[in-house]
Amino acid sequence: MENYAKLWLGYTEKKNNRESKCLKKIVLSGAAESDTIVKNTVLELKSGIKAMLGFEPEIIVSADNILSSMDLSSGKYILDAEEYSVQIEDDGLFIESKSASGILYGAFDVLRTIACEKSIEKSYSSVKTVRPSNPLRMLNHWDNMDGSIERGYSGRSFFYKNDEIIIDERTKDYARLIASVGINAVVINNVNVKSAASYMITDRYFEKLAQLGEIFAGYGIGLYLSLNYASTIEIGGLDSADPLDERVIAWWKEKMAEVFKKIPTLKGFLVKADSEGRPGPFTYGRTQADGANMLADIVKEYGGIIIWRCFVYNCRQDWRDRKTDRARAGYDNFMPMDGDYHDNVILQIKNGPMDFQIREPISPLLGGLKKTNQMLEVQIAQEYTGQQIDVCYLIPEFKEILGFKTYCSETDDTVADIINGKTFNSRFSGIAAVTNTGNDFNWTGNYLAGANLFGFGRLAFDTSLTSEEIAEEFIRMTVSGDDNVVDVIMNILLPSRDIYEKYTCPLGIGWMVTPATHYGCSVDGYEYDRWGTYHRADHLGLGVDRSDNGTGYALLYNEPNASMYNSPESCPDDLVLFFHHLPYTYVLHSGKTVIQHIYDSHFEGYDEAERSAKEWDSLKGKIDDEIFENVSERFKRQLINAREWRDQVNTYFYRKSGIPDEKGRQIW
Ligand code: GCV
Repeated sequence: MENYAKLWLGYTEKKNNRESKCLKKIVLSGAAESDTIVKNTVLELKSGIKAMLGFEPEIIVSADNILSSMDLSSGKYILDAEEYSVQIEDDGLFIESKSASGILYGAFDVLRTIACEKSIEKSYSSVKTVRPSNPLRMLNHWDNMDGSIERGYSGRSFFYKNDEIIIDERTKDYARLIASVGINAVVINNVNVKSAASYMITDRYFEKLAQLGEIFAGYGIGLYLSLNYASTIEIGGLDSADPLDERVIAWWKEKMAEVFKKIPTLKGFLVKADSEGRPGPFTYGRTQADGANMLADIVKEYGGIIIWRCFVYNCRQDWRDRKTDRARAGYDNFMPMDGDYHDNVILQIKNGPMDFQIREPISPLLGGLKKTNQMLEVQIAQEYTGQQIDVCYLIPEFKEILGFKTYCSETDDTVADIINGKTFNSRFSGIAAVTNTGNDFNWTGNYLAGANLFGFGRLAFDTSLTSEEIAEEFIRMTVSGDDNVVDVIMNILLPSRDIYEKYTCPLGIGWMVTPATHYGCSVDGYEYDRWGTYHRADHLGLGVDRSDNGTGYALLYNEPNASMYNSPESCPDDLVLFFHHLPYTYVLHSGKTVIQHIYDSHFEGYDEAERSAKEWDSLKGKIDDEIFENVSERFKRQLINAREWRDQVNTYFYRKSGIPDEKGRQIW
């Protein structure tokens, strides 16, 4: 037995399409046969079709459409190049693109169609053309070189062990898995670059990194590294990392020349600076733009890009201080320099202004910045959303984020429009997810968390897909094609984010979580701490006043969003405690008081989680035992967690407010 699951590339035997004539001859048109991506595509098609349908197709490669003069450094061209079309013509199936990557995506489209048992004839009788929605579709690993993973819930790293880089069959299968859902970029080390990882840009690791880069390149995936901003000090022997210091600039110039020579496939760097103890330009009285631009100017001649994170805030706050608002920090630190960031810099912005809570408003930088390349950062590692123990299918949340209207321009003003480059005609843009993988047999701890890895890629590639379509594909390809099984798992996945929200933090307040580990309830865990994460509950009410009477955060949005959030009357219920401090007796749009909402949602959340667990139990004997047992065991833990959350939150607010549940349910 292999020591890892094949997930959605299992290619098990299928009944449909066995007689399909057009699958006997497949023409790949638009790239050279000698291209490694094309070679990998041919292998994938042959082995996939053989395993699923019992015959090996004849594959003809024709380089006809190749656009040799294409400028791949421009985002728009990348999209054009990665577009593919699939069509039945005469007696064969034609997969066409202007690039080898596009052909690979087209092939995976065909393999997905077969794996989901959809008719090939119907799917491609007229031409199907798909253009990726985002230029960069990236995974960020928070893997450390000792093999641990920051916020990892699926075992150890499959990239590193004891400060060495691992390259084996799994590396290649990982590249296949993520390429198959459209990922085209990967950052392989933690943004907190420490210890051995600081030496990734030295001779110690060049050879292995070059090999790794080749493997990824063979599947159209660009290799990126997280960079230690203070490398000049930590490995360079200088006493400064001041971005305007000539010695610092000279050191980086020499270093980058070496790095890009030794790792030819390298595409660029991700940088976390001035954040949570990491060094950065602020230390030297410089701006974030000074730091990012210095590096960007140097890597430009190698076609490199610098992705600079906006997660910069004061993590040494005094809980007594009601003026400093962590939610404002990203905006206050980055907006003033809009237009100053050079054209190969991308600002990477977390979806919310805090940190991946189950419910947050959209970061006001998205829709605020107008002259800067931007990338959205989401987290499929379920740090605050159940740690791959609790089921939490995040695609519905990502759909909400992408669909949010920022009012930053008259048309094309959603987050999806901004990050795909449309709104501001950006050169580089896209979407990144902090990934949820590790060396567990099933890659993601809980098999159902695989839906977030699969789904993130599918959604990043095609933001028009619905959460339902993505979930269905995932289930059919990974678990079972049986309609009844598909229905049961859809019923578990689709409401799971709402369920998790119901039994955890109410009305957008967030942070009632166990400090440091971030799993389990601790209502006051972060209340008297330094992280800027408060609920401000007393005997009369709770919530943070971020209106113009409070920290003014609500006004950072464009109108009409600013006015909408600024007043509790127009603020949506699900975010009302993020923006306002309200009495427990305040009546929400739902007609319930705040306190009754807290009780009802927590009782409902637990009951619904219990119902999901029972639905899962009904699958015993109908699906693979290994999958069944894995998820069953997680559900047991989820119910313990959900019960604690329900009872601790309800009890806490009952004791604070003294207001009983109007339905008289048990509160402790
Ligand atoms: C990689 C949160 C997490 C940290 C993480 C940080 C970040 O604070 O808890 O583990 O560090 O976000 O996004 O940089």
